[in-house]
Amino acid sequence: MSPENISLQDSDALLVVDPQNDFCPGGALPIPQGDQVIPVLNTWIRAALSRRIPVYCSRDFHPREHPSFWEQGGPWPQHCLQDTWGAGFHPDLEVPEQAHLVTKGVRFDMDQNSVFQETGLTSRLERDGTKRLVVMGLALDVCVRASVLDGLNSGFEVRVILDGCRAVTEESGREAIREMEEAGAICSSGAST
Ligand code: VGL
Ligand code: ZN
Repeated sequence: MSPENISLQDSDALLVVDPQNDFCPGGALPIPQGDQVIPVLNTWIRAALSRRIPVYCSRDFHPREHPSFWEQGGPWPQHCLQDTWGAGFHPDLEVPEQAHLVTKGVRFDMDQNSVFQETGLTSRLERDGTKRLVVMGLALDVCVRASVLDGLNSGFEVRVILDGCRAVTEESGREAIREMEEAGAICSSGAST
């Protein structure tokens, strides 16, 4: 994808969801082809920086014995343990110095799939004058989905860049796209709108 195809507006914010080692092949909760999104994310990050659009990168960051883990009766294998390699951003991701990091999944008593859940991100975005979120990352059917639905509920327009997303399963990925579109998100492969 060439930079000319990237369409961003002044009141956009770029939201890059959980591009972490544990969600890529070789990690603890590998999402099929999860690593293939990294070059796409880098292209959008570069475009946002050149347009002075704020970049938010989120990370899943769990304490040991987090309630989302199998051992605790949750739906997932242990992943993204705080301060481990698996919780780190993929080594090829170009996280800019100016990026705002959003850390979630830190609560001992509940999971936070959405980047908006108990993070205060809504008020931070409102302070920037953000009107539209351009969202991509991992996983499409889990944290991207939850974040997009919350973002729409908070009154933001949302555009999802599907080239920059991969799902845990194809079927729930399709279902997530359907739900996000029904809620008002624009999902497109990647080129300009
Ligand atoms: C995620 C499963 C468990 C995600 C986080 O970031 O999509 N998926 N925790
Ligand atoms: Zn998690």
